[in-house]
Amino acid sequence: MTRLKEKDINQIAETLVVYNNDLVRMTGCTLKEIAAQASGKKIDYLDRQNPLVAVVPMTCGQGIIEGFSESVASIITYLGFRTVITNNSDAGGVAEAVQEGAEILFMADDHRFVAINLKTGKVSDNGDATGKGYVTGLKHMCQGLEGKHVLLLGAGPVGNSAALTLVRYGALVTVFDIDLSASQRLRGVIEELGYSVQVETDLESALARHQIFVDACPAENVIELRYISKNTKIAAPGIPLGVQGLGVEQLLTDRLLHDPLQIGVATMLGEVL
Ligand code: 2YJ
Repeated sequence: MTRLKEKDINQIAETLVVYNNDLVRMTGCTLKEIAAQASGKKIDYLDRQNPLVAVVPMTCGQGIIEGFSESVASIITYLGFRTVITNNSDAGGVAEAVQEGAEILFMADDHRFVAINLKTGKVSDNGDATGKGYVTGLKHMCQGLEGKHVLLLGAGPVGNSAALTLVRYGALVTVFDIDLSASQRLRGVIEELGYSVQVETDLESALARHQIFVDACPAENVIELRYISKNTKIAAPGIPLGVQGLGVEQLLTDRLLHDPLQIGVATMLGEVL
């Protein structure tokens, strides 16, 4: 996850209903259904849970991102859970959350964004949850991924999680990363789990051969317009959007899954419930 800017997230809270409707149109699933499936839970299991969730602002490193805690809290509240943002930040915020009876904490510094269930000890990492959530959404957008060729761009934490989720859904995965050793490491991890992925070193050729993409790299304009056809489907976690050009979001209406926080946060919650 690239460090978010205030402008990336300042609309999240007031657009969640529209966001969810768009998601249903694209995938047939609500945000909560995607979070449940991606975390291997039934939706009614999620519906039966009633934990207090605390979001703790963290000042370390580059400090607070204006609106970050509020956006995270708004997503969790939208999913139907009791949510507070602690008045204190950092260690004081963790103490406050525990004293207020919170069972689940959400907090992010410059390196990790985690959800922690204080009762069970379960920890969910944003990168991992984002990979699972986006691929689950993509699976629905494509009416299943079994036997379908998918190009994964980026072999970082989101890419690794996306790769494993893709192969578990039966996709035939090719991975490209500008750092070949990262792709090779990803392939090693996947092979150890009994699956396989192809490593690609020629980005243009890989883009030209595929119609389904998971863009899990932080670069802009990786997927140029000439690689987009009427059958293209893209799951693009993270900011900035890696698809080229103004108006591309209109061109790819209902075929581009892209948001700054929603799917990742919702899946993190599903994972720790
Ligand atoms: O509490 C706050 O407002 C800030 N400390 C939030 C910081 C958010 N962190 C990031 O955007 C990091 N790039 C997170 C990296 C997570 C890797 N999956």
